[in-house]
Amino acid sequence: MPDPYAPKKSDKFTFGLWTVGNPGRDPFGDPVREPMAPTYIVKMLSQLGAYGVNLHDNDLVPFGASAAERDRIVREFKAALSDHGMKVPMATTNLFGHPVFKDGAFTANDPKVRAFAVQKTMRSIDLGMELGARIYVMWGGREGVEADACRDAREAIKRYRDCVNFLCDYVRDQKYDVRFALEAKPNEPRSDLYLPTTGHMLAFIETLDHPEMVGVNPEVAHEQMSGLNFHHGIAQAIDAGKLFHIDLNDQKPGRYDQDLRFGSESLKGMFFLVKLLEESGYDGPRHFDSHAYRTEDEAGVWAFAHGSMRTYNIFKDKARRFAADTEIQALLKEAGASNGDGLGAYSREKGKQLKDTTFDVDALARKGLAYEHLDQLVVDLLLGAR
Ligand code: DIG
Ligand code: MN
Ligand code: MN
Repeated sequence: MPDPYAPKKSDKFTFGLWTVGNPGRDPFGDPVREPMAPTYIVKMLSQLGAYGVNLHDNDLVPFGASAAERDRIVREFKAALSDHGMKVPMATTNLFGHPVFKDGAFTANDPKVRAFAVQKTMRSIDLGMELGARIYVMWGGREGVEADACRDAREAIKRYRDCVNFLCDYVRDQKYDVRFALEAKPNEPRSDLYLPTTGHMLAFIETLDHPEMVGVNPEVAHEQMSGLNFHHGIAQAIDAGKLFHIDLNDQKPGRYDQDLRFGSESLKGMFFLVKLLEESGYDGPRHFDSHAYRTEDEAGVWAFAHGSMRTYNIFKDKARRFAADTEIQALLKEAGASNGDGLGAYSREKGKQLKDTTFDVDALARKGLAYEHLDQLVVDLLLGAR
């Protein structure tokens, strides 16, 4: 019997090369797995049903590689993509690994470091374009501080904006069909990161010269590190027309950035996220920015990858069942879930009418909303009990 949840290319699942290629190093231990060649990752993920891969520049082209070496590596990678029918929807820059970025990249105090970071990003955008990437993610992994005395936080925001504006103008000048997606994180590896949540990013985007070119790439773990309800932030990004990409994974509350397998921890939260993504018509990649437990061998890595995609499809099916469940839908109707009757635009007459209205607030306050029953039906649905 075919698996109804088996991942297929039309699901648009993607993984960063750095995810399944994660060798299992952590701050307290050495790698536990052998490195994987990008061309091998492309083959294996394609066999699992993935749509594509994403990459930082240095996931593919080593830092400091010669132009000839770079061209050979890209040529071989493009051949593997073609052989295995895989896409590269998103690219990004590693502006956090090399020691030169120890004080940040776009926000570093040394203007030469900031200039080098922009140069590296320009070259990485060129690479992304060459591979077919049309979304360019920027995650400011080192854009932060330990010692706040080192710079005025307003200066940091200004530097970040100057670099993003410069890169938007580079893309416009090159006539690249590229949009940027900013990824927030509250801390780690720096003690505090600037622009720590998707909400901060949405506000920052409006201060740019070309805000229409820039959206967000929210990550589940990063928003949950701040104790936020992830899918509420996604709803706001969708409302603003700014959900250009998404990093799916999972996270236990109150821990460091765990980048766990999607759906391995927050079952209800990830159900409502998938329900929102699917019902909103989001048509971008379902990208996993996560990695297998350090306990795993290579077989475990592929179980991680397959599980990530299959769980998404299980939630997608649960969302369909939720929408088709007559008892749930009747409760939602009773509760006025989609009751959009707002006040409408103000008029003097409407304002006067409202001020003259008498409300029976005690009757309104007494109304039971049956959310316990509704939520129990969701739990029953997710546990397979209905
Ligand atoms: C970490 O969450 C960041 C980096 O892995 C990368 O820059 C970005 C791409 O999704 N996410
Ligand atoms: Mn993360
Ligand atoms: Mn991420």
